[in-house]
Amino acid sequence: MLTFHNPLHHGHAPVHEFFRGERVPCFEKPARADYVEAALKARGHALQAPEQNSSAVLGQVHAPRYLAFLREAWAQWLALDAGNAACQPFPSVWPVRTLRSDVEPDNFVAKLGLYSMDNGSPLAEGTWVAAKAGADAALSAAMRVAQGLRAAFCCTRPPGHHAGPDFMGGYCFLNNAAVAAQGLRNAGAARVAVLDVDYHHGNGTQAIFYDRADVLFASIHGDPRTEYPFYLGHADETGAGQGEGFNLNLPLPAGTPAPAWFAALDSACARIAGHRADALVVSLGLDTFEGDPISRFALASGDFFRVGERLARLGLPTVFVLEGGYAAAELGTNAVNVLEGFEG
Ligand code: Q9C
Ligand code: ZN
Repeated sequence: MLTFHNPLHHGHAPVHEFFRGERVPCFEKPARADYVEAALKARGHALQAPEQNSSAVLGQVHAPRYLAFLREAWAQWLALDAGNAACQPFPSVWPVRTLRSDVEPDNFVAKLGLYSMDNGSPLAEGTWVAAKAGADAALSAAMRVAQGLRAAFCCTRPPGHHAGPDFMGGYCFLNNAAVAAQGLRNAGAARVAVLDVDYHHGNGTQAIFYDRADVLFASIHGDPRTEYPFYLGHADETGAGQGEGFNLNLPLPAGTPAPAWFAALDSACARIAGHRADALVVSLGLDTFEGDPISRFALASGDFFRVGERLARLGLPTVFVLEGGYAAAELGTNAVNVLEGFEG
């Protein structure tokens, strides 16, 4: 399958994240994409550099002040103290209920809280450049599909589906799947479906399209009562306004075995078929794998061929975008299994 890779992802290499109150090495690390690229090459798939500039589309899915913040964040962090080059910024205060988010503070750490949903999305020197190149890769895959290719894959990191209109979260900064979906709309697709199969609910993508009928969002994920992102992803979230009925959440308990997961996939596919979509974007998280270190579903490597086969039966032009998946060494096998299952 034609794959757009992100030639600049290595610049996003934060060192630590928080886990149970301790600083631990980042799960979302450069080796993830390296393993996927290696598996693609080993199994004969072509890799291409991005060929589109996503700037205009990013402006359709993210708020201008958020994009400006992200672009300047590292420079602002260094401006606080030259010694900051060797440390990672983390937010420490957030504008929750009753606090104002309309006035952007001058203080850098306060801005970081304004534009973050968690403290789990560490910034590094190359974060903006890497995230922007990833959005360019997602748009490149979408444009090839809009031009008639049956399917294309965007192999990128950092992932995107937790990033909302004006916030980062869950290792995500720019919403690559939303860029692909919006790009397909701009290129003439009247209706697009986004199917998110990452273990974690794609709160950012849901939020971006929640009041729109042209982009259906469907997601299969760990129940947010116990699983990240906790505050979105329930079954009663069905869309708002014009978008009522165009959001489908299928939360499953942590520990759900593969047969029940595939039954949910059938339900999501039935809803997508009913949308009469012109194109499909798959937020391809592979943290549903039984060996994933931070997730609790139970798909085996061989099951990922079946995921691809089921998606192919929708018969839609399809853009795959890499999201999560933290069993780094197996990530390449599992990703390529989906793509080859799709290709048949
Ligand atoms: N500190 C994606 O899969 N926190 N994001 C995990 C370890 C959040 C996962 C806890 C997990 C986010 C794209
Ligand atoms: Zn995930």
